Amino acid sequence: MVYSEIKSSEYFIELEHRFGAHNYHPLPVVLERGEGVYMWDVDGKQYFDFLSAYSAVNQGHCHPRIIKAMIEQAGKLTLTSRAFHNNLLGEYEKFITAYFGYDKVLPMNTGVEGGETAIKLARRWAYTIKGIPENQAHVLFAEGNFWGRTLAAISSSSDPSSFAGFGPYMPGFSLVPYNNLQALENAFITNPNIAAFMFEPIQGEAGVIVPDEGYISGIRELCSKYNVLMIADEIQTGLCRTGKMLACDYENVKPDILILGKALSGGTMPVSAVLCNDEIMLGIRPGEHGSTYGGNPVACAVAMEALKVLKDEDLAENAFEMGIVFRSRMDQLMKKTSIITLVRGKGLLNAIVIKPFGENKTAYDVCLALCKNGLLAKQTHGDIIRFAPPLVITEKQIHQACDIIEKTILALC
Ligand code: IF1
Repeated sequence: MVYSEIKSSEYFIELEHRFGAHNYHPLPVVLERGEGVYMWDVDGKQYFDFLSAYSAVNQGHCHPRIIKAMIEQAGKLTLTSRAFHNNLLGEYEKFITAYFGYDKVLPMNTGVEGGETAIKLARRWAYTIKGIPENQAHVLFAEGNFWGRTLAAISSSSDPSSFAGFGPYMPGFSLVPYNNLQALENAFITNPNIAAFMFEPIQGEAGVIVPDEGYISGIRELCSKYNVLMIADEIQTGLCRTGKMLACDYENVKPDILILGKALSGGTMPVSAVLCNDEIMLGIRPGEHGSTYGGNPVACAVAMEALKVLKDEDLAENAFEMGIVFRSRMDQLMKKTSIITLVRGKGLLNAIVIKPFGENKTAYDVCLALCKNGLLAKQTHGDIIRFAPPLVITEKQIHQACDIIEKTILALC
C-alpha cells in the first residue's frame, strides 16, 4: 500500500472531532474489523472486545450466519414501509412471538423506540382497559434506570448527566428506589392511576446492579395484585447475556410487556421489538404508531437468524459457565490488589468497582491501560468497569483476557 494511503488513527479521530458532534468521549482507538470476540484497529492491532457494543454483539462480531442472512435479503428487498405487506414480516412475527410466548410483537428499530412504544401501549391500556381517567396515567421507573436518550427517556432518569439542561420533562413519570419491593407497593397503594412499572432486571448503565433474589418475582406479584403492567426492559440483559435467554427467566417471571433490542440483530443494524398479549397490543389501532424502518425485511431476516444462533450455539449456557470462570478470576485478582473493591454480575454481564488510585487515577485510566494491552472495556459512573464480551467466548479466551486484566491492574498499583 502506498504510504499516503495509510491513514493513521489520529487521522480518523481528527475527522470525527472536526465534523462530528461531540456527544461522546471514546477511547483513543480506531477499529476497522471485527470477528467473534476480537476487533482489529487500523494498524492491525488485535483487541478482545469486552463491551460487545453494550451487549449488542452477543453472537460475536460479523457472525457468518447473520451476515449471510443480511446480505441475501439486502439483495432482494430492503424496505417496503408498512404501507404494504411483504413476505418477511409475518414470518418474523410468527417466529418471535412463538420464541418468547406472546400473542403479538410491535417491531421498531432502536431500544429507546421500544421503550417509548411500551409506554404508549401501557398508557392506552390504562385508559381503555384499567379505566384510569384520560391523561392521568402514571408510569413508575426505578432510580438508576437507563433506557435511552429521548425526551421521554431522560424524563424518567435520576441521572443529571442524562436530563439536566433538556427540560421541560414528560409528565406522568415518577421514580421508586430500585430493588425495594416495599417502596414499590407503597407507590401502588398511594396512587390508583399507575399504568405500569418499567424496570431493568439488572441495571446496566447504573453499573451492573444485580437486585436481590426474589425482586423480579416480587415485582410480578405486586403488579398482578394492583393491576399494574410489568414492563421488563431486557434490551441489555436479554438474549442470553446474563446466562438465561431472559434475565426474568431466573425467577420464572413473565412480564406483561417485554422489550428487546441490541443483540436482536446480532450487532448488525438497529432492530427492537415490543412483545405482549392481545389485550394490551390491540389497544393501538392502525395509524396510531409505527416507524419507517420498523419491521423492514432485512431486519426481519437478520433477527430470525440472530435468535436461531442464540439457541443453536447454546449461548445462554456458555454465558452462564464463562461468567462463573470470569468472576472467579476477578475474585482472585481482588485478593492481589487494593484497586478492585467489588466484583458483581450474572452470566457475561459483569463489572468491577475501582477505587481511585495513584494521582487521582480512575476506572477510565484502567480502561486506557487495558486498551494498550489489547482489551477494550468502558467505565461507567467514574468508578465502575463493565466487562461484557460476546457470548461466543471460549474458556481459553476468557483466561487470556483475564490474564490481560490482571497484568494491567497489577502494573497500575
Ligand atoms: C449510548 C448506556 C448502556 C439500554 C437499556 C434501552 C436502551 C439502552 C437497558 C436504549 C441503551 C446503550 C446506549 C448507548 C450506550 C449503552 C448504554 F451507557 F448508554 F447506558 F448499555 F448501559 N434500555 N444502552 O442499555 O437502546 O436506543 O440505544 O438502542 O451510547 O447511548 P438504544
